[in-house]
Amino acid sequence: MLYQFRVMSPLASLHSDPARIAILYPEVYDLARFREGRREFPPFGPLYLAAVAEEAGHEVVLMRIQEDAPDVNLKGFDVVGFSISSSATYGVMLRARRTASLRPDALLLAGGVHANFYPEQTLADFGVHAVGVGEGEAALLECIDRRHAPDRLSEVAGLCLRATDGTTYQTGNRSVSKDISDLPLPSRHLLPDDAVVMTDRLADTDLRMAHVMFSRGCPFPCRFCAAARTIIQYRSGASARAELEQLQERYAIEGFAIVDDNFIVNRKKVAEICAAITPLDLRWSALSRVDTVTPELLATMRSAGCIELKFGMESGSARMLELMNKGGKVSPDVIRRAVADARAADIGVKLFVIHGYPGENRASTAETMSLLDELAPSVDRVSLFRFVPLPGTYVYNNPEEFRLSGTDRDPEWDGDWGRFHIHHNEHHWWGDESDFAELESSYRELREYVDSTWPDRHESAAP
Ligand code: B12
Ligand code: SF4
Repeated sequence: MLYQFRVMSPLASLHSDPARIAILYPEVYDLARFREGRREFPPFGPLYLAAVAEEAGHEVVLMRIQEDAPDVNLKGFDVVGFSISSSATYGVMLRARRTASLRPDALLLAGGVHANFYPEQTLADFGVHAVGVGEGEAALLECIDRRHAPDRLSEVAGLCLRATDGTTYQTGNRSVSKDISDLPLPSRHLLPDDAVVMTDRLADTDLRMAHVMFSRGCPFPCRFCAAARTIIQYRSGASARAELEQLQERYAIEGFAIVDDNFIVNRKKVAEICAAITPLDLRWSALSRVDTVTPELLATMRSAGCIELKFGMESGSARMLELMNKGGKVSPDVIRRAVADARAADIGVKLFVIHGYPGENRASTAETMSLLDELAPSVDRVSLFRFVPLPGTYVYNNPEEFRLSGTDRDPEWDGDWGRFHIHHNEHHWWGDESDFAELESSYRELREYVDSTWPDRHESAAP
């Protein structure tokens, strides 16, 4: 039965002094990719933050900030949180902060992926009372409780604060939640329905679907990925099922997409979730590495309704896979096996490819093309991305090792985080002019190959 499983989360304690809270988040940056105002999926960070705050009795408004948005009026709010979900959207959020009208006594907070990597700079640029570092749910509630006495924010773990002498410091580390099943379900009701339910995002179907997250984090060490080497936390099967039942009841979904960084790490946990959701008879998709799936698990997933897996193939070149430090056992042969096993289990296949990682050249591009060509009969869709050194990644943090330029370590850094997006990005990131020329021409070849082999279909690229 719906909500049977839901109990008040351990973070909740109904508030006698409710606050009005605004959480601002950036519109997703994919206009360039789709050349139209394509809706992207909901902002899970703000949705979870809103859920714990609402559960504690506070009133929450979520505000989507567009690049050219008019100045926002936040005078009605006691607490304002800026969620900076990627480096690329730092400028958009900063503009919102600088032009917003605020109450002088409002508690101002910032957090999110970029803030996690650059808390001191975010604190200074945003002029907020505190920047949350890491998981934000418990920290947000503790900050709200201290909104009338911001000097007591130092009691809250997981914050970056300004000392009275103007220096910055971090309060103790906040350990990640032991069990994210304890969190309330994301507050989707704060968004318009069409930001939650979509009909063009589940494989090639037009099923009514929603996006969900059943795990957080990824322990693997891929050098291009800003989520690498983080602790993985899974929700329980019962918690996953409760959310899907809520989505069926409220939004009449017929399917869903799991948008976790890497859902298939712990096969036991995945099987537990599959067992719990099988009776719901929904269709779904998920992202995975190629070396964590087995025929047995794929069969279990198929019985639970999985119709598409999006594999991080990245490259067809063994040398490039090695350079990327994919960890585990990733190789062209393992890619072949994963695709074949998924097909054998009657699960559709989409591949994610990254072109232009440091070391890429004409030969490695040809290897990628050749492997794609070999696998093409079994592959429904391909998403081709151009490599960008994302802040927070191993590559970004080791510019000399990768002959990188254009990062904030560069003496000529212009402060523009906006270029760290992965679509239509033609920036010269690494190597000399001849490396770049080779990269450009081999990218064009690969692009043409993908476009002609999977016409119109590769563009439905979002996870
Ligand atoms: C789902 C997802 C998307 C979705 C969008 C979701 C959305 N509407 O925001 C799509 C596919 C559209 C997308 C697009 C992009 N993404 Co994305 N995305 C993710 C992914 C897989 C999960 C994000 C998520 O929901 N996490 C779960 C929530 C619960 O965590 P969270 O957002 O970090 O929030 C927690 C804390 O940070 C904190 N917190 C957050 N906000 C605040 C605010 C306050 C006040 C406080 C106190 C705390 C706090 O509390 C939250 C709860 O614990 C992450 C990977 C990852 N591990 O985060 C990549 C990731 C964030 N994306 C990334 C990138 C690069 C992008 C793009 C720039 C790609 C592009 N187009 O070029 C765009 C930018 C979109 C944007 N608006 O920022 C990179 C960011 C790296 C970086 N340094 O910038 C990541 C880390 C992927 C990676 N592995 O490298 N993305
Ligand atoms: S690319 Fe995938 S497997 Fe590698 S660290 Fe990122 S999420 Fe994990």
